[in-house]
Amino acid sequence: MDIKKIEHIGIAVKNLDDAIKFYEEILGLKCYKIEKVDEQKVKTAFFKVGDIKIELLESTDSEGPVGKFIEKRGEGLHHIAFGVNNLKSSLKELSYKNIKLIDNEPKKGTDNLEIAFIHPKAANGVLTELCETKK
Ligand code: CMX
Repeated sequence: MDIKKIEHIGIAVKNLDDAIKFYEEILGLKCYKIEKVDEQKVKTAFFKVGDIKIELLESTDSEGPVGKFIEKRGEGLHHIAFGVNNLKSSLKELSYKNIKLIDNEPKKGTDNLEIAFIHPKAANGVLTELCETKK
């Protein structure tokens, strides 16, 4: 597999407005985009720290992945996302190696990305996202 960079770090939050306030007023970062992704049942806010993005995730549905995560574990680090050049072939390679995937095919993500997740149980307890910028 050909990982190019850490694309973003996802943080699950209970309240997006409150979390944005902390990131802007206390950490001094600037939110450059707010986006709702119905497929993932989240509303997100993005910040840039150097080349890496921070994605704050508020659940829009208590039965969605972030809603369930917060219910079980509370707010906190939710996933790490690696940028790859060819998402489809990366997923094929992982399937061939019997790595447990959540998504066998790329899905629509936030911020113009195609995304797919590796199950946390197959990645040392860390929900791991692979992503590629849509062409
Ligand atoms: N990081 C680490 N472990 C996690 C986790 C996370 N984010 N979310 C769940 N888990 C753990 C659970 O705690 C559980 O562990 P235990 O069995 O030890 O209790 C295990 O994974 C399985 O959890 P589950 O409750 O059986 O399954 P869920 O229904 O909660 O689903 C998961 C877990 C990861 C499969 C689901 O959250 C998923 O499909 N995630 C991918 C999609 C996603 O997260 N989208 C939001 C972000 C979108 C974006 O960035 O654009």
